[in-house]
Amino acid sequence: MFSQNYSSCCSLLLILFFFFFFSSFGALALEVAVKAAVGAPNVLGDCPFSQRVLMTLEEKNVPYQMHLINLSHKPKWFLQVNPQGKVPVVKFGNKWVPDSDVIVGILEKKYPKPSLTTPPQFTSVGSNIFSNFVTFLKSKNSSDGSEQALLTELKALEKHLKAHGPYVAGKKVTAVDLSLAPKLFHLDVALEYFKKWTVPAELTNVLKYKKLLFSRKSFKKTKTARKYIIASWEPKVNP
Ligand SMILES: N[C@@H](CCC(=O)N[C@@H](CS)C(=O)NCC(=O)O)C(=O)O
Ligand SMILES: *[C@@H]1O[C@H](CO)[C@@H](O)[C@H](O)[C@H]1NC(C)=O
Ligand SMILES: *[C@@H]1O[C@H](CO)[C@@H](O)[C@H](O)[C@H]1NC(C)=O
Repeated sequence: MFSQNYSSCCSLLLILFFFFFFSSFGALALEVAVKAAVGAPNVLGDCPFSQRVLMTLEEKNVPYQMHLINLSHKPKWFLQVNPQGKVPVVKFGNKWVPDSDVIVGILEKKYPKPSLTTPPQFTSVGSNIFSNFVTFLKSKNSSDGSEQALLTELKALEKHLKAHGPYVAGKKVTAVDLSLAPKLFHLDVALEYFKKWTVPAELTNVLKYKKLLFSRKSFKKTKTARKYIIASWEPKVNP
């Protein structure tokens, strides 16, 4: 008799506990829509802007709930809250906000600790690397200067890191690093696969910087497999 009452009382407590645990978790967790992997709807995809936002949430220890979006088949609810149809989008209050720059700015205000603010004189460090990488990746003409243009940007980063590193703003990781990390990963994976090209060994500070970024917990937890990065670039490289 006693043990029966005891156990039903415990079950009730357990149910109440889970109810409050999950309902409060649901209320606290930020909803974020990010790219699903190409060919795998339930796997986190390769969008560098999405990963940047996820890394920011991880670094700031903000609980979040992901919605994986198949960008070739965007769900109706997603297009309703975000007519431009781009990821990432994050729900703040009852408003879905697009654009990783805007999202990261809001996150910094809402969750100031730890601060990830990059000093203004460093915010544009490395900002031309991604576009130059894409041009070189798509280039079919080895004398069009696209490789040289990318090298120029990487050498500028090398020089900066040598003077200020190991991160762009010194000892601590800041927003600009979280923006660059996924882009440098795309650069590594795609250029190696499609062009057998790797960052020159003499850019030692860039190599160290990449290692530092790729070994952060926030990066490992939010990165996608190389095959999904390759699958994403394939139609752009060989249209
Ligand atoms: N400026 C935007 C760029 C976002 C973006 O280009 N996202 C891509 C995926 S990485 C996208 O959603 N593309 C799908 C589309 O344009 O339909 C940001 O920083 O968030
Ligand atoms: C994404 O949508 C496209 C277009 O409807 C579909 O062909 C593809 O199978 C979907 N991908 C996944 C992984 O569900
Ligand atoms: C490659 O680019 C160079 C420099 O722009 C140009 O002179 C050359 O004709 C191009 N070659 C091909 C095959 O398009």
